[in-house]
This record gives sequence, C-alpha cells and structure tokens, in this order.
Amino acid sequence: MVSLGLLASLLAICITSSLAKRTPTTDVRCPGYEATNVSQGDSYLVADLVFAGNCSLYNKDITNLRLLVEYQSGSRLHVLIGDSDYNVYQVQEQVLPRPRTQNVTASSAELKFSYTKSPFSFQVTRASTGETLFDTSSEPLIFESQFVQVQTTLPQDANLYGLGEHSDDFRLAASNYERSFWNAESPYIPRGRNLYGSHPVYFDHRLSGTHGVFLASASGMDINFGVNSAGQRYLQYTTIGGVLDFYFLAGPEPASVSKQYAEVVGLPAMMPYWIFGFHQCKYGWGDVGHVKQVMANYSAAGIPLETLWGDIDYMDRHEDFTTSPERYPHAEVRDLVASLHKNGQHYIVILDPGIHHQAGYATYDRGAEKDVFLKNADGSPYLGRQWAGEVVWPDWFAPSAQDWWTSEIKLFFDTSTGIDVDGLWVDMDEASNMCDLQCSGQAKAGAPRRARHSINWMSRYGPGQTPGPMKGLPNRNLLSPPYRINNHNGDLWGGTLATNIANADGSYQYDTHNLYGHMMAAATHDALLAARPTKRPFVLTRSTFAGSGRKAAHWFGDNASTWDDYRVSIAQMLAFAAIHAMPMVGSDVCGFNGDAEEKMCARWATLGAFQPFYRNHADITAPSQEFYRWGLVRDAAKKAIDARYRLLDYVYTAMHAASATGTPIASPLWFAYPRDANTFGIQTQWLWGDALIVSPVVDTDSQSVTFYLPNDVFYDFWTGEKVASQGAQVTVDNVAWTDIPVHIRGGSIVPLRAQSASTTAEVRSQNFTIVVAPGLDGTAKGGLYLDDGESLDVGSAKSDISFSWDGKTFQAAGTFGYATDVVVESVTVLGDSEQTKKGPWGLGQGFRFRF
Ligand SMILES: *[C@@H]1O[C@H](CO)[C@@H](O)[C@H](O)[C@H]1NC(C)=O
Ligand SMILES: *[C@@H]1O[C@H](CO)[C@@H](O)[C@H](O)[C@H]1NC(C)=O
Ligand SMILES: *[C@@H]1O[C@H](CO)[C@@H](O)[C@H](O)[C@H]1NC(C)=O
Ligand SMILES: *[C@@H]1O[C@H](CO)[C@@H](O)[C@H](O)[C@H]1NC(C)=O
Ligand SMILES: *[C@@H]1O[C@H](CO)[C@@H](O)[C@H](O)[C@H]1NC(C)=O
Ligand SMILES: CC(=O)N[C@H]1CO[C@H](CO)[C@@H](O)[C@@H]1O
Repeated sequence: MVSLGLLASLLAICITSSLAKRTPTTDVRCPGYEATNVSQGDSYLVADLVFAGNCSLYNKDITNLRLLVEYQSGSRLHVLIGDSDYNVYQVQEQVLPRPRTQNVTASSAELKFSYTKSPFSFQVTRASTGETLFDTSSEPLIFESQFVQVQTTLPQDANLYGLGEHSDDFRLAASNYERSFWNAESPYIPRGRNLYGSHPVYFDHRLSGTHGVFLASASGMDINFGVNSAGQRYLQYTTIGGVLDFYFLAGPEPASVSKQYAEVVGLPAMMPYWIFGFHQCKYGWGDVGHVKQVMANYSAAGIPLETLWGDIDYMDRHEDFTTSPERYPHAEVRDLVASLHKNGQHYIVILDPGIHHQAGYATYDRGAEKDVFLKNADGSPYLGRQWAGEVVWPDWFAPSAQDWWTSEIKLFFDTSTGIDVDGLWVDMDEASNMCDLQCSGQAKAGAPRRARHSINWMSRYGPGQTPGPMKGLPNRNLLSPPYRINNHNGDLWGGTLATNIANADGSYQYDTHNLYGHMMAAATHDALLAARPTKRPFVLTRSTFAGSGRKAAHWFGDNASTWDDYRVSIAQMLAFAAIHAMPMVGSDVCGFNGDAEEKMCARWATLGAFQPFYRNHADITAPSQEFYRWGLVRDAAKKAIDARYRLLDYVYTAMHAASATGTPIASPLWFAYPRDANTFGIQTQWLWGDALIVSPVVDTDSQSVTFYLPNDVFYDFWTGEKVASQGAQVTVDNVAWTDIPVHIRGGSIVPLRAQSASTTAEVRSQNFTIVVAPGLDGTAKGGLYLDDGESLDVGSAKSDISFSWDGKTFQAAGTFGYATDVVVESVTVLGDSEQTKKGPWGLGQGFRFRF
C-alpha cells in the first residue's frame, strides 16, 4: 500500500537530504577508553572501560562503560558494551528474547576474544585457523549518549551480505556504501536507502569460511563501508544510541551461520501448507461483487487460485474491524468467505495501526478505555494521520494492548459470526504517518512518563552487577539528535511517529521506532493464536526487525511494475530467506506501482512460482494485472503453478527444516558451492530448497539468459536431461515467455506430486513420484516431511522420511506417523540411461528395492 503522501515524501527526500549535517566538523580524534578491573572466568570476561580523555564530538562521552564477554556456545560469542549504570537503552527481552549462555569454556570455543587495554579495542578470531574476523583497533571506540561509533577492518577477500532491508546488490559494495537503519514507508523501494525493516546482521563469506555478526540494536544507525587511509577495508557502525550488543557466529559453513543466527533471534514460524499456494490481491477492488468476479475469472481461466486478499477497500471509512455497508456488506463478505472455504480456498485481509480517533468508533472506545494508545507527555492522546483520517496509535508496550488487540480480532474475525479469515496482513506499520509532527503540535513534548510495569532483565548483566532500568539515558534531544542518520524521510520523525513520545514501559519511540512493526506483527500473531488456538497463525507484515520471522512473513513492499524491480526481488528474497531468518517472503508479483506489461508479468509469474511467498498485488492507481488478463501471462502462470504445486511437499519439507533448524528455504549458490568464488556475486540465480537451482531470464524483454553452473552434474528439471558442468557460464536462447530454466543438482532426490491440482488442499490427495538425480559419485539423497499442514502441534502425527540412492538400491526410511492413503507411484533415476520403477509403495512405512 502506498501512501497518499508519496509525492510529498519524495519531495522531502530532496529537501531534507541537503540539510543533513552528518559528519563531525572538527578533526578531534577521540582518545577512546581504557580497560580496567578485568576479571575472567572460564567462560566469560568482564571489565570496566574508563574514558581516557576529552572528546565530546556530539554529546558528552559516557565516562564509565562495562564490557561483558560470554562464550555462549561453541560457535557463539557475545560481546556487550554498555554504560556501567545500565541506563542506556537495550532492546527489551520481551520484544527480542535472546539466548542464555551455555557457559562453554573459552578454550573449547571456536571464536576467541582478545583485547587491547588502551586505547581499548577488541578482536574476534577463529580458533581453528587463527584468522581475524573482527578487529576494532583501527579507530577508538566512541560512546556518547546519542553518538556511538565502532569500526572493524576487513580483509580484501571478505564478501558481505545482509544488513537489510534494502534493494541494493545482494553482495554489499565494499566501499563508498552506506546502509541506514530507520524503518520507513518507502514507495518504489529506492536504491541505497533505508526501507521498511531493520536487520543489523551480516554474513561474511570468505574462501576460508563463513561467519556472522549481529548487532542486537534497534537504534537508528548508519553502517558505512569504506577503505581507510592505510588502504584497508572497514565497516563502521554509527548509532544514535543503545548499547553495543554483538553476537559473533562461527559458521564455518554458510548454512551453519543461518542456523546460529536463528538460535539468537528465534527460529522462523512453521507456515501452514496452504500459504504456499498462489495469492491474488489488489488495492481498488471496488466491491465484493468485483472480488467474486476475480474468483470466477480465475476459475474460468483454469489458473489455480488459493487465496484472495482484501486491501483497505473492504473497510468502512478505512477503519480497522469494519466492513463497508455499501460496498462490502458484512453478510456478503461472509458469503464470499464461505464460498472460498467451500472450494478449499482462503481469505486474508489487511489491518493498519492507525486507529480512527473518533468517539463512538467501538474499537477506539475500547482501546481508550483500556489505555492502550500512545500519549503526549501531558497525558493527552498522541495524534497522527493515516487512512482513517485523524488517528491514535497502539502502544504495543501498554499492559493491556495485547488484550485489546486480541479481543478486537476475536470479535471481528469470529469464525461463526464474523469474517472468518485465514490470516492477517499488517501494513503501514513502520509506522507510516501522513502528517508527522504537525498533526498535534508535538514538537514541545518529551517529559518522561513513569514506567507502569517492569521487565525481568536478569540475564542482561555481568556477574555481580545490578541492572539499571535500560530504558534510555535522560536529557537527550529525542527529536533532532546532533548526528543525523541518513534517513530518506529526513528527520527521525519524518513520515512517522514523533520520536520524543514515551511508551508505557518508560522507553521512547526514539529507541524503539524500529520495533513498531515487529511488535504489531507479533501482537497480531498472538491474537490469531488466541482466536484459533490449534492452528498455525499466518501474519504478513510490511515492517520487520531482526527476529520477525519467528511470528510473521514479509513482502517487499511497494515496488514497481518494472524489470528492475523484477530483478531486485531475487536479491531481496536471498537476503531475507538466507541471512535474516525470514523464509516466508516475496515481492508483489508483476509489481505494485505502475502499469504491468504482458511479457514482464509472464516472466514474473514464473519467477514468483519459485519463491516462497507468491502473491500478485497492485496499487489502486495501477491497471488490473490478474494473471487471466493476458494470454501469455495465463499460460506462464498455469505452467509455473503446476510445477510449484507438484513441488509443494519438497518446499514444505524445506520450510519444516527452516523452522526446526534455521536452514534456509532459498539460498544463494555459494551456500552449496562455498569454495567457488564465481558464485559469490551471483544474485539472479538461487537454490530453491537444497536440490534445485533456478536461473530465470533477467534481461529486459529478453528471451536469452546466461547463467552459471558450478563444477558439478545437473539435470534439467523440465526434461531430465543431464548437464555436466566444469563451472561455466551457460547461455540459453529462445526461452519461451512461459518458461524458466531450473536444474536439479546431482546428488539430490526430489519428491514431487504426480499431478498438480487447483488448490493446495487437492494437491494433498495426489500421489507422489520421486526423482533421483545421481551426483558425480553416483549416489543421491533427499527427504520428505508430511503432516496435516495446519495444526500448531502435530504431536506424533508427522512423517520425516529420508530417501537414499547408492547407485543400485533406492530406500525410504525414517518415521511414518502421518497417516495417508497417498502412495509413491514411481521412482525415476535420471541419467544417461534414465530408468523408472513403478510402485505403488505406501507411505505408512519404509521401503527398499533394487533397480
Ligand atoms: C574497579 O573495581 C573496584 C572494586 O570493585 C571499584 O571500586 C572501582 O570503581 C572499579 N573501577 C572502575 C574504573 O570502575
Ligand atoms: C574538553 O575540551 C573542550 C574543548 O576543547 C574544553 O572546553 C573542555 O574544558 C575540555 N574538558 C576537559 C574535561 O578537559
Ligand atoms: C552460566 O553461568 C552463570 C554465572 O555463573 C550462571 O548464573 C548460569 O546459570 C550458567 N548457565 C548455564 C546454562 O550453566
Ligand atoms: C471477469 O471476466 C468477465 C468476462 O470476461 C469480464 O467481463 C469481467 O470484467 C471480468 N472481471 C474481472 C474483475 O476480472
Ligand atoms: C494413487 O495411487 C493409487 C494406487 O495406485 C490409486 O489407486 C489412486 O487412484 C491414485 N490416486 C490418484 C489421486 O491418482
Ligand atoms: C526499485 C526500482 O526499480 N525502482 C524504480 C521503481 O520504479 C520507479 C518508477 O517506475 C523508478 O523510478 C525506480 O527507479
């Protein structure tokens, strides 16, 4: 959803960026800190860091810091630098629960911490190789109340990925590059700018191994990539507050870093099976009759449609938890949902955080009664402007906010009397505010409000320390801090909530801004769970923070119907799925803004079919772009959805692995070929699961594609033809508009449904056929995970089957707790002499046979 303020905000980019004063005007070289009182146990180190002189670049320096180093596990090192009084803000544990230390001994850990006493700096090295992974000695640490800076040098061969959300190259530029973190409504997903989410984690991949660095900070920040005067690469963090809370992840394999990161921020939520179906949405579907036509037209075109989505059109006056009496009468929406459900299809609607400030609007009245909205310092409601007009904003820290949100959701989406949705979509949750400070003359606000409830902080301090409140230092300029981050909306409060507004727990929007969408998504997830306690909740959110994958899925926001956004959606998917522990992601297929063109939309229909979240969506100002509107797009979509659905259990198995262990559902080629430097910069091909490589046509209006196949054996997914590669670029011409090149990696076994169907529910009753793609050594393996596809707790009703092929014998072994009549119809071994054996073999037990 794009805001009406689009033009205004684009103008604001031009105006405010020229005002930015972002670098120190003096040549002051700060003296840094000196480490004293160092005390060390087997598995930790603590020290006091004392300020070593005079600096005050932007604010007064904090003179006493505390360092805590924990060897948390064999592969995870935690380094926390904060003020010794524990007043500086730390991300609340309830928002981002962090792992406890397992107290491994320093000598048994893969990552070693070492430090220099004065000026204080620290190094992280890999024990097995002695290689330095992180080294802050090039510049002294600066720790002021609103300006914190630390730098690490990097070797020339470091390849860095992550630090989303952005629309830049997947492998981040090594110099003259900046990533800013400040969640913002971002129409047209501008390049080189902050977008909707903040994930301050990067993976550093080298020929010698991969490691990860996560800064658990919600603060506004800039991260700069450059080359210093000594010719050395560096990465520099500059934040406007918060502690330095680093987690170093040892890898050394790329997927191990994904797993180790998921251990810190939380494993991704297990998705329902049906969410892998094809979704259609559009802003501007004028009435429920129009929606019914879309449903009928998909059916008439023979294109499988899994879910219809309701954008804000369905609401009355754009108020959450209402339906328009004229255009979307409640009874008719209920009929629509009933007929979708009868067909095995689904319905999802949007919710926005801005709650209409209007006495008599029941949702507002109940929220006001429960005291859940953000307030000015004088206790009056903090007002803003969003779709509904003048609005108030839920304070997700308010003690009753969850209760209120849950009861609104239970009431309106009641399965027997309300709109029985299958999931929810939260938008505008950066939070996007169409009139920021002007709305209510907020510039003068800011006196602290008293905390109304306290949180257990016990895990966040070193031995022998008493924690302070950790809600932020007093006496800061919360609206216009002296260091300006490079926010594309200018001031921190531009297009969002005033940053001097206090939350109910005593923290400020200044420190928690980047958590707003994450918290709204979590509250919505928890509400759905309360409403339908046995089913996996599904929530799609635009704004995210590290760890949002634990409860939500994400789409890449308001992109455009351009070839460029088609291409960039691949890099965005790779960053979220492989680096940010958020597997369920995708772009608005065929683009949100502007006019989708037939050939581009056909390509995008095939591209989206091999990405996790597959939804066609467009703006109210854009022409309709449902797949049935053009012949080419219809044919491309049918073919692509057919393949997607036949592969659905393969992908669902990858989803299960993602939620159980953190292994990515989609990843860059270097995850599978980490020693092949040709793969490190590839951002238009990807591994779909661990067995398929997708290599779409990416050039504008082209029917040719040149892609890379590493040194290995592959099989064309569509024809089964064997393709041996020594590690080479392959050019394919005449790729039909309905086609997308896909290869199976040698060494894999892929379970497919023998046939597709028009809904995922019907797919579930199709039999399987299994494809064996022998590797260079002639063997192969794979897996299949089965359950009912929707229960939160499936208990023992699940099957976890491993397939293996040793060159002669095929075997299926594992656990078989999920009861199904579906059988394996056939097993095909690809290769020079392709062979097929016909079953059937039941899936209630293992089986084994020779070819
Ligand atoms: C070092 O520890 C001693 C004893 O706990 C304490 O009195 C002193 O303040 C500490 N020094 C610093 C610089 O924190
Ligand atoms: C720090 O430097 C500033 C400006 O150079 C000076 O005004 C101030 O007195 C100095 N403070 C200390 C503690 O040396
Ligand atoms: C780790 O050590 C700390 C401090 O001695 C202790 O409080 C904690 O319970 C230990 N945790 C584990 C998992 O052993
Ligand atoms: C559905 O198809 C009918 C018949 O082609 C057409 O008249 C109508 O405009 C279509 N409606 C939508 C919403 O696609
Ligand atoms: C699955 O295979 C079994 C056994 O061959 C057969 O009876 C059944 O009809 C097949 N199911 C479908 C949906 O084709
Ligand atoms: C990300 C991207 O492709 N940006 C483009 C989005 O669309 C607008 C308008 O079509 C372009 O100006 C952007 O460059």
